[in-house]
Amino acid sequence: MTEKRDRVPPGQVVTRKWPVLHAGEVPQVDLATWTFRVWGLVEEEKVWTWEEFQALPRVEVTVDIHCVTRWSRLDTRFRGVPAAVVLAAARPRPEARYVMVHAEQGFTTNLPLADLLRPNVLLADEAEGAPLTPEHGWPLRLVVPHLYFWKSAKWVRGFELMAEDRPGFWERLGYHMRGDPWQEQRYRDD
Ligand SMILES: Nc1nc2c(c(=O)[nH]1)N[C@H]1C(S)=C(S)[C@@H](COP(=O)(O)O)O[C@H]1N2
Ligand SMILES: [Mo]
Repeated sequence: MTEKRDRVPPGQVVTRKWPVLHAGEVPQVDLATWTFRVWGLVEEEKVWTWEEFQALPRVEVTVDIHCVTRWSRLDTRFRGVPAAVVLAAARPRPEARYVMVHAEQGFTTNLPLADLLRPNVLLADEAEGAPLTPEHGWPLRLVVPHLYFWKSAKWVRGFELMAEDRPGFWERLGYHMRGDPWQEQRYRDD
């Protein structure tokens, strides 16, 4: 078992609480009209309704999360559909190397496709054994535990596959294009 201190990236402080952080308001979401869509450089564009999404295979992971504002939370349990499952269904084209993650209210974040394909990366609808609360992203959030937590879009609605990298919401404001906490990739010039 790894020592807990070895699990805290440089410049981070462990919190036992789970802070709530986002730009703007918690959106109102209607499950009757909700969809999750995968489009762009894929062989087959895919759209799931909420009901269809529930039928996808689910897993549970326990992971550490690291916010660029310097808090880290160890051992958060999430349950949901691996991002790799929905990506495989759409069959990314060979030239697809980056993904723009789209969420409610126009929030976006970009990351390499390879980062989304890791087994711990989930489209989660449960945390700590309970449905996500609205402020933590209900009905569905992305969880990318190995990158800073701003990549883990709350209220997520789709993946757009791209050949070239493009900055999302926080990345346009100067945050790093990849955001590896172990390399302290906080800002674009890091
Ligand atoms: N849609 C959306 N998702 C978002 C954000 C946001 O502003 N909008 N902020 C990100 C940031 S900066 C962080 S640290 C985490 C916070 O997640 P939490 O509130 O569940 O701790 O959500 C990320 N996901
Ligand atoms: Mo954050």
